[in-house]
Amino acid sequence: MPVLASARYGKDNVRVYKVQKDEKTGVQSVTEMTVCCLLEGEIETSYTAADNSVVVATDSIKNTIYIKAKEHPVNPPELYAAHLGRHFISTYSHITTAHIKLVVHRWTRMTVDGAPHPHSFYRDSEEKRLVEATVSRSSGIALRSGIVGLSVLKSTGSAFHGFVRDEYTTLPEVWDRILSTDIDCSWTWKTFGGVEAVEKGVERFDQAYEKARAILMRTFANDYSASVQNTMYKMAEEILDVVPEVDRVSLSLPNKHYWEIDLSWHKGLKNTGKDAEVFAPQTNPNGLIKCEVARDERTVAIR
Ligand code: AZA
Repeated sequence: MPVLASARYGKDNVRVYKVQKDEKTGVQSVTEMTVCCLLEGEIETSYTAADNSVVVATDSIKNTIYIKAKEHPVNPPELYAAHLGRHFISTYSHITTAHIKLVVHRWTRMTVDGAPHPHSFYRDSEEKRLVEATVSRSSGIALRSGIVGLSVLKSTGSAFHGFVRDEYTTLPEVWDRILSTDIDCSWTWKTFGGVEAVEKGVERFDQAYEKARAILMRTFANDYSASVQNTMYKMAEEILDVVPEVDRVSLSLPNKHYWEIDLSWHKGLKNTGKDAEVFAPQTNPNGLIKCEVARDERTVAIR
């Protein structure tokens, strides 16, 4: 007989915008995010026996997302996620876990005539800030924060050689290549006991975000890269080093290839090796290199 092995449900793609107005200065700040909120608990009968008495309608979940954004700060997003998740487990006795995912979109303040504009913003990239919170009755609040889609390129300072060469290999070894990727990086916090623990020292979340973002860019730029694998490991090591409350760092980097174009067939044009200037950026296929770096053996074990 089939059994319901796992179940969660809720509202996805809830778009929320919140403005914060400083009445004294007239300066406004804005946050836009996309929210997913899925609930778990004693909800089996809604699937197996058409019992809707255990269902908090997804429309009510959407309403709650708006109401909690009004009642609580939405910054840092980790705190808002914790408040939202706690609402569900404290309000509905049969809901045991709330899974919250927030994707925060960039609205960067405009500089107009050399001065920060009080209420105008622009989208400076498609990079997003990410927060995932698992708020559960039994094991507190698990938070994962991250950066998604930080697109970077370096025109030199990257090599790739010494890899396996056999009858399947055509890729030449290179000591100088273009390196480009869209960085997805997340860091997993040591578990918090409750919202109060998240709230205490709440500056840690923005600080970690800023530090991680700076490390990703600095390491990408400064490392003479032997491979994507090695450069990403250095990124993770340094994030673990500067954010002690983080147990694990995960990275996922596509290797966006830029192939040389041999143009010698046209009037002997030199465009390979040290003469390469015009390249063909590739859309696919792309390499995809992933890793998770844990602080120590103990944090590997708790996965
Ligand atoms: N890592 C790289 O940095 N570059 C590559 C790889 C790899 O595993 N494979 N092809 N090119």
